[in-house]
Amino acid sequence: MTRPFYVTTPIYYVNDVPHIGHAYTTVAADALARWRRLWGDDVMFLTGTDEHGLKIQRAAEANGVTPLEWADCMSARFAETWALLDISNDDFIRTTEPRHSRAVGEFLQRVYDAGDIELGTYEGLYCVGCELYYAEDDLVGGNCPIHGTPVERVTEENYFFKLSRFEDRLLAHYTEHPEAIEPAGKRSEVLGIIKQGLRDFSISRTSISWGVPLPWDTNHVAYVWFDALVNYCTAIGYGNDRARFDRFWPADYHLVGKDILRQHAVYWPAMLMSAGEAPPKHVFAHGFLMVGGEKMSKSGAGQIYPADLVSEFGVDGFRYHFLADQRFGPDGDFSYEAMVARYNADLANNFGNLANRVLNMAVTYCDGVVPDERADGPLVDAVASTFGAQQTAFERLDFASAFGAVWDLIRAANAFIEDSKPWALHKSGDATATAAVIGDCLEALRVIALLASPAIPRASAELWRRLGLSGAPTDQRLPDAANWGGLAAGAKLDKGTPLFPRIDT
Ligand code: ME8
Repeated sequence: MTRPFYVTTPIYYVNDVPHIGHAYTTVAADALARWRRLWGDDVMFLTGTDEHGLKIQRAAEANGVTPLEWADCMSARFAETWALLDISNDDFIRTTEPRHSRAVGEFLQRVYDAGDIELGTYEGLYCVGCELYYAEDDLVGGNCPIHGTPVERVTEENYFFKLSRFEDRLLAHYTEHPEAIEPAGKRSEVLGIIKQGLRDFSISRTSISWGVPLPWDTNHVAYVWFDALVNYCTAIGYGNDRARFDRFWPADYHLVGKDILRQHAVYWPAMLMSAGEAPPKHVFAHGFLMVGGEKMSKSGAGQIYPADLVSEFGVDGFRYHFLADQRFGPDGDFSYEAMVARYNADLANNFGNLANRVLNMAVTYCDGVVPDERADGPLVDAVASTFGAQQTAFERLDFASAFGAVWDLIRAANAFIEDSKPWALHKSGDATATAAVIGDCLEALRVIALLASPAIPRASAELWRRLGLSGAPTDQRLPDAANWGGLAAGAKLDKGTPLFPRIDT
């Protein structure tokens, strides 16, 4: 029976169009999903949109449309962007779907029946941008610490989730499962928050109507975060298909930005514990992508849109940059110049030239077919160590190192050509030695196409075809497919045009 593997991105707010910050998380989740599929896992990769709450209601009002009309239009922008970027999500959830309201109702009822929801009055300082209450000391100059905009004083009768009851259980959980929050620095941060003491939080609103009504008191709608987090359960059949839910839950990975770590590593596991479900296996919080030293603002200034970069770098060029050139964990700075430089060095030069060179030599010296001969030279070990290093890096969600390992193999193959000089071997009349060197390089290219495919699916599939292989890298199964010797002799090669044309600025 194949192993289930469940990975999620945050569901994005539809008050804004998708920018490269959203794409950063989504491309990373996609690479992980593609990698696990290569291992034969039964992957469930979920993304979607978060469509309730005051922020969305106001965005719709400001644009003179109903909240649902607004959400329909913006949610489609996210779906289109992910299609443009070859994101291979298995489902796309919208919190306005009936399946989601049902699941949220069911989840709320469970928590209510467990006695962890109580009525109370709340007065607090609310940031609509974050859809969060802040304590006086959290504010910066009286403003929201994230948005820098004024907060609003709000008083309402609310239902509260008794988060304070879960301190010990959360600490016990994270002591037993230190791997549940990554990277390690983020785990300490969360432990610090829990040890400081947790306050109950309000989970309903009467002041707005744009949300899921509470099953036992329909004057209230669920607080948008309570509603949103449950999406991870809805999509795998919560409250509808228990067998499917049990197959995929607990989630293997929730990938999130560090801005929403508290909700995922404190609120969410406590909500799940109350509802009688297990907490997620891993929450991985990555840093912010900055532009010119600042986080891209929500208002539009400084935002960069995926389609603009795709038109210049192509889909693979875009994906490669955010996986290999930005580290997944710390904050990173986006720079157009750095993106061009790395594209030219890694994709146009290293990857593109290797493919070009090897295929051209094979056409000239081996009649355009995969030769029988192999030198079984240094690339045999290089392939094995690349595969090992990539595996280790993927375990840590260190995508830069995972693909860095593939580029080490590319450099090793280029060096092997320089050292063994097949053109000189050919000139000296040693056809067997020439074919053996080219055979090794073709074999290395096959493994490169396979292992680079989670990052650059299009170029990998095209290289696969040019190598005379049938199907696509996505049909292959690791670990066997990474073994040396998978390329059949006699297959017809196609040298093609450059896979990554250079970009001149
Ligand atoms: O928070 N750098 O939605 P959101 C890196 N709906 N990642 C970034 C980024 C940046 N500059 N900007 C955005 C929400 N992101 C809630 C989530 S989940 C149940 C509900 C990414 O539209 C990053 O993953 O504000 C961040 O956590 C997410 O977008 C926030 O998206």
